Amino acid sequence: MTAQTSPEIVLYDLACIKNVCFSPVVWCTRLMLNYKQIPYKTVFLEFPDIEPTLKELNHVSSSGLAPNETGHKYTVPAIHHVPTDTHLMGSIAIAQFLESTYADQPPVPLTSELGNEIGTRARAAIGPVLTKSLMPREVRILSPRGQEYFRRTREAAIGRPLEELLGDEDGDEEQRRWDAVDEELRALGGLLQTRKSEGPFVLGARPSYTDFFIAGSLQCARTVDEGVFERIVKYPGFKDIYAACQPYMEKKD
Ligand SMILES: N[C@@H](CCC(=O)N[C@@H](CS)C(=O)NCC(=O)O)C(=O)O
Repeated sequence: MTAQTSPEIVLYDLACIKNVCFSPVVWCTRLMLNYKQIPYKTVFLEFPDIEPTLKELNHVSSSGLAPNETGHKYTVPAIHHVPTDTHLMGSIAIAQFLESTYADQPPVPLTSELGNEIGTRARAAIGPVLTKSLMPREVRILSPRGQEYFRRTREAAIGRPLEELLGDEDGDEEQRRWDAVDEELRALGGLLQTRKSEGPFVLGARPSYTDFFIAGSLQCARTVDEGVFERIVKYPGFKDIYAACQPYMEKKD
């Protein structure tokens, strides 16, 4: 019988009908927890339950969560660090906390010149195209309550039905969006391979937060729709990072 380690962290994650993590930002947190082997348990929340559940932590604990100043007031990932009774929300704040609290376990560089360039370019060019391909498909893996919330809030934000993102009267709008980022995806794949001779990760032999950002985004795409995942990993560079992070993606729930 294996010894049970009691969880030091409660991870608030986004629920889907596959009962695994699929949010790219929660995957960033989960990859850090898995890589550092920090014992944690997951609480999956449906979209409409995120705000009431996280808000309630303000009442049950002295170290509750202040709402986000922009965007949705309460978001996942959020964590409760049990030993210090610390609550945190936001993938970057959580990464900084985990890195300083578990610095030797093993360390994860959070920033680097190369990583920052990859992150900035990926968010600017690929992010919007990926989001538009995922949103109309993501709704299909939510529970009925999650679907209702997601459709209402996202259609209000984009001003059109989700399904319209997949195509229009002139043909394949989605394909045209991907064609427009073809060169940038190739260039990003090249950047991912800058230090290939030293190891499989962006900075060489060991993973950094940029690897977790890339692998988490790809795992999100794959969980939502294999076809969207394939649109990215066909470019050299992406699949190697994804494969190298696999050992830290085994715990998905
Ligand atoms: N900048 C935040 C973004 C977090 C975020 O937007 N999370 C989404 C799920 S992927 C969420 O919780 N949305 C709440 C809602 O839509 O009500 C982070 O990095 O943690």
